[in-house]
Amino acid sequence: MENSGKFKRILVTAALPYTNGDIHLGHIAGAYLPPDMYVRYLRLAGYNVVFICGSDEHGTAIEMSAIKEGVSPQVIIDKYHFANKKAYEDLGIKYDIYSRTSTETHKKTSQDFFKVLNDKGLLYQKTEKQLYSEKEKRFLADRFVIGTCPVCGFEEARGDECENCGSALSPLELKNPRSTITGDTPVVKESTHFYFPLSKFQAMLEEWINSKPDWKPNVVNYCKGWFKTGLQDRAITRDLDWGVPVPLEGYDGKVIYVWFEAPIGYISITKELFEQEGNPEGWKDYWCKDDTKLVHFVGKDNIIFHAIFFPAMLMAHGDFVLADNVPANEFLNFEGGKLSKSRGHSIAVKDAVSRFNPDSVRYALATSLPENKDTDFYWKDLQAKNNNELGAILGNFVNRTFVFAEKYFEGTVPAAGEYKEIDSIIINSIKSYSSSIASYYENYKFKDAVSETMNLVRDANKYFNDTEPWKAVKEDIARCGTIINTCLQLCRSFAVLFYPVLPFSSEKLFRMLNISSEGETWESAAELKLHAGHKLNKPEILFRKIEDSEIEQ
Ligand code: B3M
Ligand code: ZN
Repeated sequence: MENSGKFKRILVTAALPYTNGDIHLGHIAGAYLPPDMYVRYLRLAGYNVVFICGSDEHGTAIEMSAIKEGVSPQVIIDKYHFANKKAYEDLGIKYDIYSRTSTETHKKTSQDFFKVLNDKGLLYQKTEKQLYSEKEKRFLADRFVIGTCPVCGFEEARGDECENCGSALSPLELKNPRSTITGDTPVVKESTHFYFPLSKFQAMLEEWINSKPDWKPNVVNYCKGWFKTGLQDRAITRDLDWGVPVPLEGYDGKVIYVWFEAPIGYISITKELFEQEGNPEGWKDYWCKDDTKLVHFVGKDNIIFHAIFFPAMLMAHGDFVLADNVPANEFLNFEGGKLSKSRGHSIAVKDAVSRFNPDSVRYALATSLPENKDTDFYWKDLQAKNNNELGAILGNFVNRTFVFAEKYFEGTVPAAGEYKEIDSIIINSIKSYSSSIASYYENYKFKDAVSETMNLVRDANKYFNDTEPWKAVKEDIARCGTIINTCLQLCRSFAVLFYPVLPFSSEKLFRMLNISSEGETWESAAELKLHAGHKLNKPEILFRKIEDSEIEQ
């Protein structure tokens, strides 16, 4: 980490997914696989890191789904909280805790946060015009209303944000607004709400973001766009039943706006983690000390809330650390259409992992991440990446190495013997590869990190072909031993270096090598830890071929 001296610990958060549907590969590419790779690398590299996520269980999106499915919001959140928790596990996205915002801890934490700002006199109340549906006898907040975006003309912008251009909106700004549920044209009624004075924080936010030279250009440009438009104060309460109640007398029927309380969920969930670990005060090291590096991983439609709104809230509150980085990705489009949950066509994680090796899915996404611009994902890409890279390059190298060890060295590691220059070159290259891959991970360049790792395997295959062990085995068995010993050492290096992106295959490779992954570090990837005579386990297929027929489905 470029300024590792400054930071003693790292707190990584991933956007809390709404529990109104199954998470899909677009979400994973946007906000979940990148932090999982980042954290797996950091752990191997010996950093003190905590990885937080959980379900975002309030907001009109959930109430909407409940109405559509004719059940209570609680039924909806329980269904998708556990479904999403399992989907992350099945895809190897390994949080330290995956909690939820319907907990008592979160209710108290978010209400206390609200009260601190209110007691500081920072919030003000404003009676404003609201969209109200006579038919539904409800105010139409956020996703209960849909209309034409005043900024980009997108016809299905929502009441709180336009997912097309990322603008933060309020329902009254929408042109020809209509109820998302009934299509009813709303009337305008008055209601009183609390406002957060976001406009007052613009100067501090601009200075703060200008002090971040390592932020990604796509994120900085979004923020500059909003600064140019001028930050507007935001209503932070809603006339809704479902949500965290406003913690003041006389505000029954009003809840805290979901985008105000959800990011506070990162704090609540950290509290829960340390509570579980029997160290209830431990969360404060991560949130209240400025030698914590806080990194928020989100998709581009959440940038405004993580690079502007939440930081302003934290500045206002005063007790908490601000994000060191918000390395947001752009969108992943599926088969040429926009891969978004609310638009219908997407690939749910559970469907992908029920058919394919989770590491193949992880690798296909990791090598096509929308890091700087929207990218497209096609099933045929998954097949190609799996067959032509994972199978043909990595799987093939491991397989022929193990076949030689099995056939000519009784399934054990042969003696290293005398190195020739060609052996020393590939062995020394592991060190330089591992440090260039490390710096890609530390700078959030995950696509480069993964393809650089595969480049080392390409070199290893060239080493295998150039040294011609199939000839050596007939002419000079000791020479063949040196070659196969080197190839086995490389297999162990791959088990370490691919761990961030291929955790399942990495564990399998450690098992095949008959060594434990316990205690492995990033540094150790370049060490030659396999000794002559070490018994190997039976080779297993790492990546089965994906047939065309599977893709056609
Ligand atoms: N649930 C938006 C989303 O799922 C929102 C993220 C909250 S992060 C605190 O896209
Ligand atoms: Zn728009």
